Formats: sequence, C-alpha cells, structure tokens
Amino acid sequence: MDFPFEPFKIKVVEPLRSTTREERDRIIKEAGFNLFNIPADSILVDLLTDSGTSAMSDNQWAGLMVGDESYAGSRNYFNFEAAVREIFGFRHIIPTHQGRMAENLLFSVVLKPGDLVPNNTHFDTTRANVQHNGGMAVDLLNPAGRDPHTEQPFKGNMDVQALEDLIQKHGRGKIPLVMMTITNNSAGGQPVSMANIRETREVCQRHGIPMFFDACRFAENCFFIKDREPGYANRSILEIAQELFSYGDGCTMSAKKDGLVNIGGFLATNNADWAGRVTNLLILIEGFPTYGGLAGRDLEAMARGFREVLNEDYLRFRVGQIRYLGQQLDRAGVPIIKPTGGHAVYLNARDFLPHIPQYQFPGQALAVALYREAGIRSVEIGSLMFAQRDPETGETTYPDLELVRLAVPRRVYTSMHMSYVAEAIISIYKRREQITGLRIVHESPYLRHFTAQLEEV
Ligand code: P61
Repeated sequence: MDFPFEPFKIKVVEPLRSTTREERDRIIKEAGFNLFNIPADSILVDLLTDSGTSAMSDNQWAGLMVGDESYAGSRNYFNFEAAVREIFGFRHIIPTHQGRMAENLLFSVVLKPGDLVPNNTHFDTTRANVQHNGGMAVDLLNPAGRDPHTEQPFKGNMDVQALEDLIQKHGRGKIPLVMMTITNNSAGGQPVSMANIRETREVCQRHGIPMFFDACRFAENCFFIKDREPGYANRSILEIAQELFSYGDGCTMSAKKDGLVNIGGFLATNNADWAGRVTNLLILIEGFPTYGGLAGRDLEAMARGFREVLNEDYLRFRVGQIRYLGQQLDRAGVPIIKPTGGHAVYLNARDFLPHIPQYQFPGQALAVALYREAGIRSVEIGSLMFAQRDPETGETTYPDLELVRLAVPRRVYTSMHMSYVAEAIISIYKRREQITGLRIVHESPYLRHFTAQLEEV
C-alpha cells in the first residue's frame, strides 16, 4: 500500500467531540434521516463534502491580514486576477462568492428556453441552474464511466461521438455552449484526459460552439493527466493546466475545492459580450466587479490558494490519501468505484445493499448506517439526489449509479482518520443485511436532498 505522506505539519488544532451510539440514534431521527440536518458538532469525521472545508495554509492566513477592503479596485483583486490569468488564461475574470453563482450568471445570460447544454456529467447545482433558466441539461458520459466495475484511467471523459450526434440532431442554434466538468464529480470524481478535451474541443470548434470548463477540481485533474497520460510525466502542473484551459472559451469555478479556500469562486470567459452582460447582472445581484460578493481578504486567500494547489507534493498526498482509503476498503471486499478519483471514495450502494430496492434509497440508508456506527458523515449521490418524476406520467426515472460519497476535505484529516473510517465501513459491511431502506415523508421541488425528511421502512 502506498502510504500517503502528509507534506505539512500541524500548527493549530481543532478538537473533535465523540458521541455515543444512543445519542446518534436520537440525532439521526431528529434530523429526519437527512445528514444535512445534523449539527456539525455531533459529527466525528465529516466527509459530507470537500467543498469549502479545506484547511488554509499559514501563507493564506497571513494573506487575510493584508486584505484591502476598498469597495472598488482592492489590491487583492489584482493579485487574484493575476493568479487566475496565469493559470487559466481567460480574458475576462469575474469573481463570485461561490461556484453556483458563476453558473447562475452564465446560464442567465447565454440560455434561452428550449436550449440544450451538453456536459460529460452535470453536477447538481449546474443542472439546476440550466433548468432554472429554461434549458435542458444533457449528460454525455463515456460508457466506461457509467460502469462501476471497469477500471480505466479516465472514466470522467465525454462521449465525443454522442456529442457529435446531439449537435447533428438539434443543430448549433440550440446549443449555446458545451460544458466539461473536471474532475467529473457526479461520475465518481474521475478525471478527463487531455486527449478527450482536445477531441471535444475539435467537435465544438467545427460547429462553432464555445466550450466551457466546470473547473472546481482542475488541479487534481491535471495531476491525473501527469500521472496517467502519455507525454505529460515531465510537464509541471501549471504547464498542464495552461494547456488544458487553452482549449476552452471560459470556465466556472468554485474555489471552495481547488482554490483551497472556505468561500470563493469566479466566472471567466473570452467572450466580451457575455462578460459585459454578466457584469451588469453581477452588480445587480452579487456585488461590484472587483469583489464579487467577497471580502478583499477572501480574494487574497484565493489568489494564494490557486498557487499552492499546483504543488506536486501536495497533489501526490491528496490523491494518495484518497487511494489509501480506497485500498483499505477494496482489500476487505467492500464495493467501491475503481479506480478511486481525486477527492472522494465512492461506495457502490447497490452492490453493498442489494436487498434494498432503489425506491427505498439504498445510498441514503448506507449513509445513515455509517453515521450511526461511527459518527461519520458522508453524502448520498443516488436516487435521493437525482431520481426524477415525470409530472405528466408520474413515472420516476432512477439514476444508473447509487453511490455514497466519502469526500475528503483538503489538508484536514490524517491517514489515521482514514483508517478509522475504513474500519467503520468494513464493520457495517459485515452486517449489511441488517440495514433497512427509507421512504420520503417531505420533499421540496429543487435540490430536494438538502431538506428532505425521511423515515425508516
Ligand atoms: C460538493 F451536496 N460541489 O461536491 P458551489 N460544480 C461542481 C461541484 O462539485 C460543485 C459546484 C459546481 C459540492 C458542494 C455541494 O447538493 C450539493 O461553490 C463539479 O458549491 O456553489 C459543488 O459549487 C458548485 C454539495 C453543492 C452538495 C451542492 O460537495
């Protein structure tokens, strides 16, 4: 087993509080079997998300002290802009408070009702923002990415032929842009290869359609390219990122992932007309263009985070820690998506709990069991998040994959925490037939997994 070496030492610690089994049974019931409703103080290891949960470095904390809180033209904005321009290269850079605001601004400006947005796989906020603006979100994941049992290096790739067919069928006029999510979060945090990005770019260019990246986890994706794709072993992560973004016309970014910050994001584009319209909307709903809903100090932390995240020792540890957790589970026979991705290990809940039908939310049932067992919080990425009911026929379509994501915050937990998590999951796996399904008692129309209330069947 490759042991992930933490390339940092610990200067500040935050205590964790343990709970008893009885307390957790009570807490989960009060939370309506929804882990989003549990107070974080009652969680021991929090793997709900890697978003906004990073530990900042001493250099980033020092950056907060040089925050310039001028309303317009803060010096931190210029540092932020310079860091983003160097790595991403796009002409117009518009800060936002997080990723979904960048999505909201982009789709508000570029979509008209009935438009289609192809993506290797939409993340849920991206899909919701496309739909909210009258568009249809189309996922074109390559077949290997849909199969939880095949091991391939770039399972996040776009199905380029399916993209070509979609454009032929609907015409360029209905597709204002193509999105590429790196790494592909909803498909298991799997990376996209440079070759696939080039091929997708070629199709887009031939039809005159802009290509945008959902760049949340770009550095992890670039590390996989360096590690797995022929021709990149001797290139720096910065050089790989620069090449990758040179194939795009813009990106949305949640800096809460590979920006190594607790809040922040941006929208970037080479299209001056789109940038102008987005900026008008930004001023209306988010803030002035040199702060975009953030404090000056947040922009500084982001600028420094973007430079730090390119460090190869850090990325080797990051990807290695995820692999280390995955290896422990795999060796005990626990079904996981393989190979492990960049930010999370995904349990395959359908194989883990074959006795629970999809309409009884096996993923959520497994996430609940993991909290009860060991105070670990994970997130369901399956029927609760993605099943869709047709309003006319009343029929429900279920997602192909029923997953539980163990997303690891950046630089927060040690490898010993990972071993604790692995042991808890292995213990549940040994008594898996005792776990029962769930049913919904309350749900809301958008992003229902955040607020749904459930009960045990
Ligand atoms: C996550 F349960 N991700 O993975 P924002 N694109 C992509 C993301 O992964 C992403 C965003 C855009 C989260 C946070 C999260 O229902 C949920 O800065 C590929 O969160 O607005 C966020 O970026 C949006 C978790 C979001 C959820 C929504 O954990």
